Amino acid sequence: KKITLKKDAPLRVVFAGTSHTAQVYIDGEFLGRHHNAYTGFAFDVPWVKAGEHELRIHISNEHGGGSALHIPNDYYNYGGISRQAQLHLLAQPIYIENLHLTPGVDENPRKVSAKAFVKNLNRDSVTATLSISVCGQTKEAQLTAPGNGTSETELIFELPDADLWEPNNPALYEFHARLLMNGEEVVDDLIERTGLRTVAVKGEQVMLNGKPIKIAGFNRHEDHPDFGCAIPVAMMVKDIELMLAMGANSVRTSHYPNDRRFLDLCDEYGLLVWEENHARGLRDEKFKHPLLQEQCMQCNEEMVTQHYNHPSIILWAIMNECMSDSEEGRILYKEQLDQLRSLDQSRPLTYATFRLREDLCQDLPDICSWNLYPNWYIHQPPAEALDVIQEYNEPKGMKGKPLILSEFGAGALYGYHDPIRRGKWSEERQCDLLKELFEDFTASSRVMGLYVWQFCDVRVDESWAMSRPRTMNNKGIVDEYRRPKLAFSLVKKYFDAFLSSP
Ligand code: ADA
Repeated sequence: KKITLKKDAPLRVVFAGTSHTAQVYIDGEFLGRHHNAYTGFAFDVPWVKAGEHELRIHISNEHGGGSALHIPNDYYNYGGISRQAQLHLLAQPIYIENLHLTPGVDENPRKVSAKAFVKNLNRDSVTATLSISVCGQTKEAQLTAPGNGTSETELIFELPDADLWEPNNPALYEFHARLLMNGEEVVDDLIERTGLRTVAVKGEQVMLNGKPIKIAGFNRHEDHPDFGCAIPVAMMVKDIELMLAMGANSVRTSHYPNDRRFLDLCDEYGLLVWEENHARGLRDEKFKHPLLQEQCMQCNEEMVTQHYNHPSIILWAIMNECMSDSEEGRILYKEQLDQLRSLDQSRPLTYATFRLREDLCQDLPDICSWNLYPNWYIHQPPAEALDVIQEYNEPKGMKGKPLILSEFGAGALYGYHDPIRRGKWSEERQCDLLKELFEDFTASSRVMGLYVWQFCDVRVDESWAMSRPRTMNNKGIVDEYRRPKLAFSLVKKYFDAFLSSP
């Protein structure tokens, strides 16, 4: 892309997501490299001369070699600039890189910590004034940003008249941060939005603003036949409205951090979010990839840093169905969960597993989450699978923690009806299996959360085609064009009943 600057200026090249490994250049000069499709990144250029310049980005979505996380999988790895790209012109080589907002100071959701991270591209340290305004209040602080470094400045706000953020009243507030130099020149500003809420675990319950909640929702991939993973906002709105129409109050970002615009919509609709890092089914040789832990921990850091202010995100998760059933796996799980706790003390943590008898990490998360497919992959009454989970895992650390069934479901090909035999892949069979699953899982008072696998049918890697008709994962309750299957009304019936029962 050719760009023309009218005057010399510091520049920031900002990408919200490129799939999956990018190298960025300006006028042929290498600016930097970023791995992983599902988190953003930015490169700074302290001063660019006025005139014409060329920005160039190379992106690879190939499998193998440098990526431990992008493998031929039960979802598709698209290639290219999949999310927003922005060019920021700065007034000075210093800017507010982040503004993290944490309600719940002194256990009070209306008392908010506003922590500004100011990045200084100058060689020498710089003093400046930080000003933050919200709800008519303005507070200031002096700061000194070290040369080629970042300063961290915290201001505390009390907003006694503010509404709390709740699913049925998702009140949002904008915090406007400004960076001033020489007393009055505003050299940068950043507006961040959040909702005032606290989320915590108390025994077997998840508490939102001090009240126990139940969770009923969908696993959702970012995928559409017309847009790939680059879902336009209007399509995101439609997905959310379909999930709400089925009575859901939550969505799981299976299996990677999502587009910030989708998370913004969840904030606005009051849809609770389980957001997780990018990892699905990495086992054995794939789990031993030399770059796995480094790439997962980078994804964790970027996920939390970039999505920190979304009130809809009520928990972080890692490593879907990876090696939580091995001693070497436990080391990586513990390191990642410890990393997340150091980055964010305001949200509980979990991971989804299906190792009913062999899981070795149930003492590590705040919430225990299980993926179950009884009567789809194996013949097993759903209630029995739940009994096995409790029998084998309560003694290993699950006891006294909230229990979420993070995946359960069955496949159906949209439009394939078989009302008499009700054979596998028919919409009727999907209804029958989901009915059994819901009946058994909602009968247990131990279960406080349910995520159906999955919201919509999605494209998968060709290597999965022999077990995935149409080279699609067909367990959606709507198909890839968001056309409801027969199970649509069944899911609504059971979600409504589950969320309205004590
Ligand atoms: C697993 C996995 C999902 C999907 C699902 C299925 O639990 O977490 O990504 O592959 O099974 O459809 O079998």
